[in-house]
Amino acid sequence: MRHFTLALLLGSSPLAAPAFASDCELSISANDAMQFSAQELTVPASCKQVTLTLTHTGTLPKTAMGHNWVLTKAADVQAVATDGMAAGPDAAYIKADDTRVLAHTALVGGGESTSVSFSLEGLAPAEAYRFFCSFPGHWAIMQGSFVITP
Ligand SMILES: [Cu+2]
Repeated sequence: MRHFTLALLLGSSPLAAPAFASDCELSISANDAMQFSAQELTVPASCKQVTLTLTHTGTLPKTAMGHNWVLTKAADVQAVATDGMAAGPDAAYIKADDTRVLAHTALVGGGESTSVSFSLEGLAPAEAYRFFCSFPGHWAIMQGSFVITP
């Protein structure tokens, strides 16, 4: 019985089941060394809404070591990051009304955290998505895969 319960908690049942709400809540941290705490984030496609919380565990101010979390298709990362850099700090390094940006958080500095909720509607498990930080110079290192499991 105990084993059975554990299997359910781990979501290892072969039967398709609605996602646990907790599966739809993601968290990631970023530090003063320009690193995200995860290189991959996974959510079930059955999530109606995903909430991502970004925590900056460093101490540097956002003007020097700001971090955000931006979600795009893998193919759009570089162009969105380049346009974001051009948009500047007042725009939190995200071009206004950029439709390639699927979701993004605010820009935070050391000791701050922020979250964003977004729908997976229109996103497909077969597509390759990436998350990254659009602060100038960060995206090349600070990025990872965003995987939607069918
Ligand atoms: Cu950053």
